[in-house]
Amino acid sequence: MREVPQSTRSRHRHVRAPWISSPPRAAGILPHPGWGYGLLRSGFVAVAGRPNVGKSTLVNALAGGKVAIVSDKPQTTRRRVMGIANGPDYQLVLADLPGFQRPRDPLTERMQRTVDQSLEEIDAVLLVFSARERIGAGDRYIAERVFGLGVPVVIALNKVDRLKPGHIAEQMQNAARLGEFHSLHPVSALTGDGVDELRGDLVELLPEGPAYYPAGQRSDVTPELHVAELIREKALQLTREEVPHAISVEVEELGEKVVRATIFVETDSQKQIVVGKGGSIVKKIGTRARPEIEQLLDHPVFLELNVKARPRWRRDEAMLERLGL
Ligand SMILES: Nc1nc2c(ncn2[C@@H]2O[C@H](COP(=O)(O)OP(=O)(O)OP(=O)(O)O)[C@@H](O)[C@H]2O)c(=O)[nH]1
Ligand SMILES: [Mg+2]
Repeated sequence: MREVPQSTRSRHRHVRAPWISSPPRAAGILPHPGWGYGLLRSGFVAVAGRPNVGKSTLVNALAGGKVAIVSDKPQTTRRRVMGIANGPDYQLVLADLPGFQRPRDPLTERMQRTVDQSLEEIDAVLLVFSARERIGAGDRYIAERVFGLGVPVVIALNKVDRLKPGHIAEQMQNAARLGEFHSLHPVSALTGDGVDELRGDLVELLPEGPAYYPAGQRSDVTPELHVAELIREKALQLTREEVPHAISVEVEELGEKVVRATIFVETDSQKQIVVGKGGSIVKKIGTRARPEIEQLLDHPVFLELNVKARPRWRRDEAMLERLGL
């Protein structure tokens, strides 16, 4: 028997019916034909937390492969990415989300709206904290939101690698004070420590249901978006300060031989930085991105990257729409 209050269980039975559309389910494909009901546990878990605590790294570790890009810059994740962990008797769909933030412009407004919408009609929340930082006001604000949702909350205290046991214990106590959690897992998404136990725990919270994605599919991202994200990841690695936040990538051609993409920034000086002396930076971005793109597409490609300044694109609703944000 799952440790879920009766009221929550009945709510779940209600939203589980596949013909009732809800944000996460509507974004997925219809239940896979051929899969009967009651054969497996399946459902949706939203991954919430402050920017940079390691949500995407953890989703990748739980899904068993890279579905979301990762960087040391906050606000790396801009759109929701489903990471799917498939097992013989479960399908755990993790919604990797942007970090909670106070919106500052139309881009960050859209990001926070994605977070808010993704907290509807889910089976559980995975609330992620970083053991390396003080668990403070920002975490408390997020905790208030997620503990009020009426679904089980599993806490992952991430980044425990190379931390002293005493410090980890103290941070576990700090995290535990934030609300009535289902379970609390100290983990390292980087080394994989504690990840199997966490996955097992999340699966136990899932109801019996259909497969929402074909077995073997690990994310809901289209190849175009995936390629754009991989390029953006490399651009984030090679830039700093305000530049990473001003970068966006659009793939224009995804051919058998050629992949063509544009890296947008907001100003000419940012463009100069991303291009680099004699094109050195954009070249590096390409060199780093190409092997991963080839692995994804399963064939060699010629990668053509252009850098363009598009003033104030973060405030341009039409542009944001075009970028799928
Ligand atoms: N030491 C350590 N670093 C980690 C761990 N998990 C993630 N990181 C690092 O933390 C940084 C942020 O990781 P992300 O996964 O991009 O964090 P996020 O929460 O998705 O960030 P946003 O998308 O910006 O909200 C990266 O530099 C990761 O390599 C961990 O378990 N241990
Ligand atoms: Mg992220």
